[in-house]
Amino acid sequence: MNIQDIERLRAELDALKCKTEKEVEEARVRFLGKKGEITALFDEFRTVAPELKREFGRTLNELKQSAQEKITALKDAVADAPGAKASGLDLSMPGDPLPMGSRHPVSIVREEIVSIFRKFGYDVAEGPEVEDDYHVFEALNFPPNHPARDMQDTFFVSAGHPNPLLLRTHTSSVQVRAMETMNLPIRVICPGRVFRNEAISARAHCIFHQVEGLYIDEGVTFSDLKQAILLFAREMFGPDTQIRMRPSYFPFTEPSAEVDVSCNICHGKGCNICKGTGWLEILGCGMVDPNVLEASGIDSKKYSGFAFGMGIERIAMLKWQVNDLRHYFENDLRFLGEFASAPEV
Ligand code: 2NL
Repeated sequence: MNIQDIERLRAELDALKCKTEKEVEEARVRFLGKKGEITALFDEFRTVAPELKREFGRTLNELKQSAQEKITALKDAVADAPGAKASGLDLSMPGDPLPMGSRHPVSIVREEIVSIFRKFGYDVAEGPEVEDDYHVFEALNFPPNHPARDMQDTFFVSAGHPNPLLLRTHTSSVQVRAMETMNLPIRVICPGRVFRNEAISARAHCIFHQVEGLYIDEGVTFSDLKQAILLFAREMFGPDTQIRMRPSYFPFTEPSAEVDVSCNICHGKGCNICKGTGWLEILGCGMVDPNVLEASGIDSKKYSGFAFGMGIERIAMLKWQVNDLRHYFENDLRFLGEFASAPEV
């Protein structure tokens, strides 16, 4: 070992240039690594004559310190260099877009119906899906042996009880609770999920959604019902929509009617959606049976009212020409994505 070795290394260090982190690391290993050149000089230092040790030691320590400083300076320089980011993490890059979800067609239609009736001054009420026989059937004037009370049509949660628990077959039970608790006059709209023990097919399902409505006050007549339904139909299906009523039967209303709207696809000419008739059935309705008012403690001599009910899936099928009810419950993203651009309501 001699002073020239040290000088040569110093000159190399001074001239050292690196462009990348990799080159800096290679230089560090070459000079300062376990088998590096400076490290080797420290090993040789043992053999230096005692009278020279002092001077050699100082020069060697200075060399090592300046090598460490140079490597640190080079590391900082390549990290700051333009283009260095390309090989690393760039926090200014835009993120990966998240796939956008969309609202379910049943939710879109439910909110549309509810917002129309809210404009008419109706309150929204909700109630339990697991109900008792009294609120689903008894209070609504269903005779004891009515087929709807049969196991074939209704899912029972507890049987063999005078007032068994069951899954509600319509949201009328919510309106019964409204009649029991709300002050008159009552204007209420009840959206919700209902259950029927049906074989599943393109046209029937064991779960579906309804919106029912109820209006009770002094002097409410069938012409009020007709006008309310006409205004609703025009808000929902367009200002040129016509309605027609056909006599029908429900245990809880008398008289009762089925309501059709003019087909807004063929405008009455007849198409395969309206099956050539020019009309589409959208809801059932009627004047609340006095027995139903009395069962919930409302004086049927003083008060009268109307009620109506509609299936949400059915209206959504008409709106978007969906031909199979099962699509609504399968959550296939190819189907759900079809409603992504439906307007907010
Ligand atoms: C339909 C027909 C209807 C009602 C529901 C009702 C509720 C009370 C009293 C009287 Cl608390 N009526 N609801 C009335 C007539 C028809 O639904 O086709 N629904 C899908």
